[in-house]
Amino acid sequence: MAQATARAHSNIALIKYWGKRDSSLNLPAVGSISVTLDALHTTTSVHFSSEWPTDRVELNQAPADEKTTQRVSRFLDIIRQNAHIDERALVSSANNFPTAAGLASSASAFAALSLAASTAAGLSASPAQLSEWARRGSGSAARSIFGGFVEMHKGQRADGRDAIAEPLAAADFWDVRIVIAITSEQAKQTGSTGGMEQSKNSSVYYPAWVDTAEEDLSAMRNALLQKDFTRVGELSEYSCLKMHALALSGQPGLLYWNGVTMDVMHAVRNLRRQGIEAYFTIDAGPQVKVLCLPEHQNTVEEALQQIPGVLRLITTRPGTGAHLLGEKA
Ligand code: 2P0
Repeated sequence: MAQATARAHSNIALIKYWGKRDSSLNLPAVGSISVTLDALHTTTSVHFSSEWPTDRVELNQAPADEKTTQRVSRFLDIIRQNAHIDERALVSSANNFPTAAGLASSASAFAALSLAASTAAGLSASPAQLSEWARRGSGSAARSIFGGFVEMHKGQRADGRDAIAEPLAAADFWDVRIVIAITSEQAKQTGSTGGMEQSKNSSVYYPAWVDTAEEDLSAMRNALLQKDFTRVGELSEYSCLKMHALALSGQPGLLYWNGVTMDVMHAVRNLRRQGIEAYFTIDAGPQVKVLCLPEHQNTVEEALQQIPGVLRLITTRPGTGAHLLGEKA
């Protein structure tokens, strides 16, 4: 196979990944649990050919910058090594959501790239193998290989073979909704990779974060499988605030929120005081993702829409794993 097109959806972590046990293989210091998001996806085509002298990358129909091209090229080297080929590739990737909106695009991007590139290179990889490759591109991408509710394992091995994700429950296991409040369209100042290193190197909270991760994962796994919405929501907020407390406690402290982020967090807690079960989670950026049940979706959307500074909302449900859209010899 020389050409393949794949699609993968983004995800949000309910129990957060923050910190690496090995930077070169991108091995996480803690496991994580996520839900794959139906509404946000990346579609990527990879075409290997011996006629091209270098890899080329197009993002949303425009040539990618040098840094992105190098990151993709390094990723393709892993696939080429496994497939015993050395053709260069043309990679065309497009998100169905604005990249600048600060929504995790590396998760869907590297999951789609893993599947498209390995298929185009003639490999027929298992989901576990795809997850391992996707992790090399971006830690959260290992989870986006799978749909529904997903657990990423930190693994024990030095070679990272066990630092992979696995599905906990399929997308149709539980109809929950995630209402995403966009509070800024500006690119963030400190990316996740740099932020994690800063926390690891300078926060006195970091050892406690690593030591207590397994308890949080086990509690979330149980709550999810029992469809205990209150517990899932409480644990999600807890893990989010715990991760941000860690980021805030570095030197210098990392402040990913803006004022509107805080306003949304308060609004979510106000909704709970009125008996509407809604819980927030926030990644390394200012957008707020609010978890609720389908019967409360409209109420949550109306409450968030009214907050000055909320630019727009994207509502989604659990989505499917990475899949092929086409392939050609
Ligand atoms: C997560 N984040 O679990 C956490 C919570 C952001 C906050 O994984 O360095 O792009 O490429 O492995 O996966 C975002 O970081 O980081 C992320 P790298 P990634 O979703």
